Amino acid sequence: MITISKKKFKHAFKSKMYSLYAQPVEEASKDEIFRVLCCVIKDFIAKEWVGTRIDKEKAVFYFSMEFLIGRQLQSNLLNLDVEHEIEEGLKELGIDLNEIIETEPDPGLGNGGLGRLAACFLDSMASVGISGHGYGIRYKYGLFEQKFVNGSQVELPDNWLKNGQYPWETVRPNRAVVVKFEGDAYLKQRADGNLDVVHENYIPVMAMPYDIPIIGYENHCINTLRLWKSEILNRDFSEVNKNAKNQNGSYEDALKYKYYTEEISQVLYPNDSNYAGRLLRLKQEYFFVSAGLQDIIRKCKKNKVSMRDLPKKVAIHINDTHPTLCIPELMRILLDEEGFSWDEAWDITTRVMSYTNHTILAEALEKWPVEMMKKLLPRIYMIIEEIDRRYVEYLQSKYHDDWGKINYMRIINNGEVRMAHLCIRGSHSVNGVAKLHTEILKHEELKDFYNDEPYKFNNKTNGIAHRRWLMSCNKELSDLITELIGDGWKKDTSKLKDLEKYLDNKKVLDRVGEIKYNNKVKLADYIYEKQGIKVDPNSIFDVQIKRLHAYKRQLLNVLHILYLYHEILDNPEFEIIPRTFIFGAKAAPGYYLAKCIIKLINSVADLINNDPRVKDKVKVVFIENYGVSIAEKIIPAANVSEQISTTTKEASGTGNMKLMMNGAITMATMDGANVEISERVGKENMFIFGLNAEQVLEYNKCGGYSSKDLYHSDRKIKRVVDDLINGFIPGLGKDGIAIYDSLITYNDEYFVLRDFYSYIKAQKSLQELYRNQDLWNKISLKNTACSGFFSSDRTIEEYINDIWFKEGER
Ligand code: NBG
Repeated sequence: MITISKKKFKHAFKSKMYSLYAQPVEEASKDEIFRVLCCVIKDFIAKEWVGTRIDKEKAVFYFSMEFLIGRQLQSNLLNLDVEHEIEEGLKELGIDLNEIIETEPDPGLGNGGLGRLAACFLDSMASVGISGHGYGIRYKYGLFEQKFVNGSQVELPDNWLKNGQYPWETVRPNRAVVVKFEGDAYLKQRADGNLDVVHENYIPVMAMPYDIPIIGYENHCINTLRLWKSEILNRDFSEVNKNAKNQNGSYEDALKYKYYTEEISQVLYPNDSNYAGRLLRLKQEYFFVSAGLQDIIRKCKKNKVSMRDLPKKVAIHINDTHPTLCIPELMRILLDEEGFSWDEAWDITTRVMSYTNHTILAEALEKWPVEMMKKLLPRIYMIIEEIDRRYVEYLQSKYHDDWGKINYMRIINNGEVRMAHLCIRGSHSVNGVAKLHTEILKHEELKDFYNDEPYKFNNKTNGIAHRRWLMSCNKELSDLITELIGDGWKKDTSKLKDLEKYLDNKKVLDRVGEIKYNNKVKLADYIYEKQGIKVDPNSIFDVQIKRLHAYKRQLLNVLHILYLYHEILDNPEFEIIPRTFIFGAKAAPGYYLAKCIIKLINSVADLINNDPRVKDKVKVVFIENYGVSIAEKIIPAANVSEQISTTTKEASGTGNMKLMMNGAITMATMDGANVEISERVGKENMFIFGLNAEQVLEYNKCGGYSSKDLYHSDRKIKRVVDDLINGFIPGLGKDGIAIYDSLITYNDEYFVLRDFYSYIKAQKSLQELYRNQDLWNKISLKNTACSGFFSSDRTIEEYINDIWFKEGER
């Protein structure tokens, strides 16, 4: 372990303050203190952070367009086990560590679950001690900052680097590589009859690596997240310059070139589970894939790993289809630069690559127009064409010219390259992210592929880094757990089960209740400070935090709130335990319906929070600019976790796991990983409602149910739906009409009204349970006790054993 004594730390801190800012500690701003602290920690770990280990052991490279890593200071201190010394040292210098933690910017380099999962995986790979690294893009602007103006979402740029360089990163100019776009690619016959590949007149873009250390928990393992920034080629890569198109003909050309290159890593696409289809996005995808692969090959060469041994030494993981081009890019390197035959190169490539699918939503499936790809990536397109040609040949021999099937499965069809098909064909493993999701992939979405190559398919249920999502964000609960069962659970979360011994211990249950209350007080203070709304920590904190998406059904939640409101107005004696409904969600800027729903929630909040007849029995709070840091404040304070997606649509969910671990009780449809939560905690310890997967799949086959009939036949449903359009909710206007149309005119694709009563009923039983605080606390503790399975350490062990290390020694 790295040891830092308080004395050594203080000394290092003071001298770093001078070398960076030429001033004594007393004169430093919080931001300066934060930066100095980061540098001191980086100095301490410098020797351990030696770079990628590829020679002795196999290394994993996790390619992802998104890494939502969150703030790093607190988790680094925790993982290095130096929090106490540093906190005390700073205190002696008159500095409050907590304040410094809060000044750290939160890099929003991801949209939602997919990006956050990648970050949890990095934490777990380091903590279980493998050489596992991330490759991504260093976006200048992360996910937009969300503001509400008159209740509507407005997006502001997220300029997370505005205070200068990100203090955790180290730029490594000597590891820069060149990525080639456009130009002409063709085969040329050599004198000996063999073919040479020529790629000329391309536009070279320099990929500059910025490394962030990923520190394992109390071990010596420090891995790397390498994020690439695009720049003009400003150095002499003579080999590259030879065939490149000259960019510097005129001043105007030079400016155009600068714009072309820098644009690539400028901004994260703000779409969650949605395919953008834009040229810039395709450039981003190839940019980081090519840079990463060149980097891996260079590391292998340095370590004298023969290309034939690649599958023994390297595993490459494709996180959703965004990095699919890893497959043709490795083929390109092996064919064009290393001189392998097609069959050899294909064998190596497929043994190295593995792919995770994260959604069954049709709108998320990436399909790139052939013309676009051909122009942008001429050589890569040639390789994809050949992969497709051989695949068709194989399918033809197997399915005897069943062209319906062949066209359905092949990679290029109708003028488009289908990325998921390429991933499945080019990988040795295809996995879903929860049991139900994987079953749907195997038997519905990807059934032809599963029937064809069943051995490739497997499930890896998602997980979360319990160090961040329990140990750091909920210290009080974490300390109680350690006091009760010792600290073995920190390295092996299956031990959380030992908490079950205390399920009937009244003293322990009271403490569980107290800790939740304290966390609620902290959140209430935060809400008051940020949004000026007073909420009562004695009310039930009912939380739905996730991206805004029709299938996630924030709408169902609001309709229930409107229902309660009517009940209160109808009957002032209506029995209700005070509830605070808390939302946090960003909508993609171009997702109209999602933005209407934001407006609806804010308008309903305004209406109800300010109606004296409600007597504060219901409060609605929509927390602005939801992201990782805010989640860390909300999750420990939640009593209820809303996981109410249309069954079959949420691949897994990971917020559900975080909330469960922190003792929230789940209100859920049997969707995604909710199914596995119920298997562990028991259905009786959560609230389950709604259509099940078979019913939804059945309805989908016959065009759904009739929402109009339901609406016309049920007074209470009609009442809340009419609220959307009859002026009952001030300020709502046309946003209400769009939502109404989605429910009635367009037949309620997500079964909101179909599940409405079942939801109301479940909400009633929830309220009944809350009346019995002992029982509630018991179930809360039971949830924590059963959450160990959902640590991402377990998930990562499964990836290691079943996917990444199958080819070689660990
Ligand atoms: C999301 C799913 C979630 C899942 C995360 C992580 C995409 C494309 N998918 O249900 O919607 O938890 O991936 O696997 O963002």
